Amino acid sequence: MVHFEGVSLKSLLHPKPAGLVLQYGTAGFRTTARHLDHVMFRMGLLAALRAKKTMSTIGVMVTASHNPEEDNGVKLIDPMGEMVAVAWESYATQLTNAEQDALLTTLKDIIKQEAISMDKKAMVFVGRDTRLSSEDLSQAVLDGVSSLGDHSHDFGLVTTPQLHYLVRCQNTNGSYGNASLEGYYQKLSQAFVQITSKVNAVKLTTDQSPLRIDGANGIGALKMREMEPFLQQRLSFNLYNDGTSGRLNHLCGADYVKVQQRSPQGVEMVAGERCCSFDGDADRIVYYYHNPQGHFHLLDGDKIATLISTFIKELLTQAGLNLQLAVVQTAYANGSSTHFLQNNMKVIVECVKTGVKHLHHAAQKFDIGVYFEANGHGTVVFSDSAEEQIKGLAADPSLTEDRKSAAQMLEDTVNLVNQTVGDAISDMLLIEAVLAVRGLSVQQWDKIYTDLPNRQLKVKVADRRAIDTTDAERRATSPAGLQEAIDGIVGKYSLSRSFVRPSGTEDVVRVYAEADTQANADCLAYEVSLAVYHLAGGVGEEPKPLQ
Ligand code: 16G
Ligand code: MG
Repeated sequence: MVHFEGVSLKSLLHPKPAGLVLQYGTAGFRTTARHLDHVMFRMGLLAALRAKKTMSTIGVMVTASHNPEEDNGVKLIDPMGEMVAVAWESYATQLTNAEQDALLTTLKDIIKQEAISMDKKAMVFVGRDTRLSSEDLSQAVLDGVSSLGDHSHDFGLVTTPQLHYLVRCQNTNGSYGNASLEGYYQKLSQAFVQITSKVNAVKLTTDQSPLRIDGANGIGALKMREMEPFLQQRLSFNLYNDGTSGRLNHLCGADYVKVQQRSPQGVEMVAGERCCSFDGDADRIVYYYHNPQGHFHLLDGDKIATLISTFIKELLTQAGLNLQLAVVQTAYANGSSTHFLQNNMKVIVECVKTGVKHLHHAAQKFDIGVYFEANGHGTVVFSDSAEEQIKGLAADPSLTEDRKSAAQMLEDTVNLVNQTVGDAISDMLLIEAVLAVRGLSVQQWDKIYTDLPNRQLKVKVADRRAIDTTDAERRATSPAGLQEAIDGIVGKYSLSRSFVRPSGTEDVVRVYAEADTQANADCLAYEVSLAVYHLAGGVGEEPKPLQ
């Protein structure tokens, strides 16, 4: 029996600021940490309900990823380590916004609507990032779980993808790995060591400089330190922005590097040597280097997807495995990457709406789905049947050496990947393994294709819901006349493409443009911004041409 009065009493210790309304968005709840105590308590309650409903362990991660230190946030993790089901996002919003006196009714409504049996005890896994506010906030989650009489396991400081991994392990009886951090380090390291051990035999030709890792002053650097002994010195790396002095995400991290198109502070850049940046909770990664002239070159999610999918495709061919390989992108993927994948690599490319869950679900439709957002969030998902075929082949004693080695490398790749969600550490190890096996330097990787110059802008409008889109956000259906205007402008430039969409995380309309030259991409983005401003109710100053 659940003592709802107990829930009610406990909730008084986590009071909701009256009138505060928040929404569970693409990245869960995210706002200033001061406003989140009641949200955390209630997400503890909801996670326990979700755990009872699915009869599985559910995860709750306290983090605001790449946001500033003062912010925080929370995300729920479903049994297979995926983002929580969409229907439950709205329960999360309802429960969070219920005023104090309506909390129990809202909770009971959810129990009724989902026909949740309350007799069995549930288990919730909780993790948090390195923010100062995260410890108290995760305590509030634990309070929520225990107020319903359910169990929790507090993993303390973990990366977001580590918690996703732990949840999946717990719900699959160990077949995905051990539900411990040690299990995570062991699984990934073993796969990495196995792939790269084959490299010595074919002579390691990759550039030998240590990899420079920018940890965004967040959790990633901490966890790389923990992992280091497991890697058996197969990866030489140096950590920067490891959180010992600088501020979280301040002038560093994957988001800063991608948006500012420059190297982070605190990392010493040496021409030609490769660097990578994690974001604050280590679920995103980008690579970059300086050329001999000191120019910054970024290798974003599109370049990563291309490197990984090319590697997998070659291994499939070599192993003689006929599995369907697809790359899932969003409209932000650089046109050159899409062109290269479709026309040179001949892989299926699918475009979906922005947001990890859309990419993840689309990728699951294929035997092997590689998905990446240009911002560096992504992973590879393998269907059960693909995994079985790969494992079966790798163990087949009748194979030729060539096929066998490809099949085994595919098997190691499956183990190296965190299939639950984008994972900076796992992605980094896979990239490093591919570069080592293929003997590629970061410049050679960069040259696989050349990005089209592009520009992103924001336009402030009175109500961004005035913009509606279709075709994976590539075309606007409202306001009237906007798409025609964009088509007219795009037609004036070569190799050009532009689209607009309302942001899911900021109160702005985003404009993306690409064209044959940077000057043209800039002009195109400006002209499209102007069209948005005039046709979609722009506020404030009219957009100005870029210098
Ligand atoms: C969220 C999404 C990210 C997306 C970004 C777009 C998740 C976990 N995160 O951070 O995938 O790229 O939103 O932001 O889905 P925007 O809507 O403001 O452009
Ligand atoms: Mg993140």
